[in-house]
Amino acid sequence: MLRPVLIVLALATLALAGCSGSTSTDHQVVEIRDSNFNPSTVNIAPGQSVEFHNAGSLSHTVTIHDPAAKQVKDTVLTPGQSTSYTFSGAGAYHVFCRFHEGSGMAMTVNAK
Ligand SMILES: [Cu+2]
Repeated sequence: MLRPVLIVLALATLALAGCSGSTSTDHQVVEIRDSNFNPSTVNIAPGQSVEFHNAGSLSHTVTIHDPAAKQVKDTVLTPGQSTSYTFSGAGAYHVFCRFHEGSGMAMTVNAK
């Protein structure tokens, strides 16, 4: 009698694990708050993308400089919006919000 229930539970657990963005190998999610990035450091492999989601109540920018200090992205996100960027080259990328850079709203993406 219990066996079908256990099988359903096992399948549901597998489905949940498969949907989790944080465990995916090719996609990471960074949550933007008022006013910081969470997490503040992300480690990926070159070619992987990072999604930035504005979960705060203010507008923020996702501004990215590559290791040679060349700007590669500058996107304004209103509350609830998301954007993603694929880090094709290896290096430590400086990601910050132009509006709140002065209060330390920045993070690092390490692609290696
Ligand atoms: Cu900001």
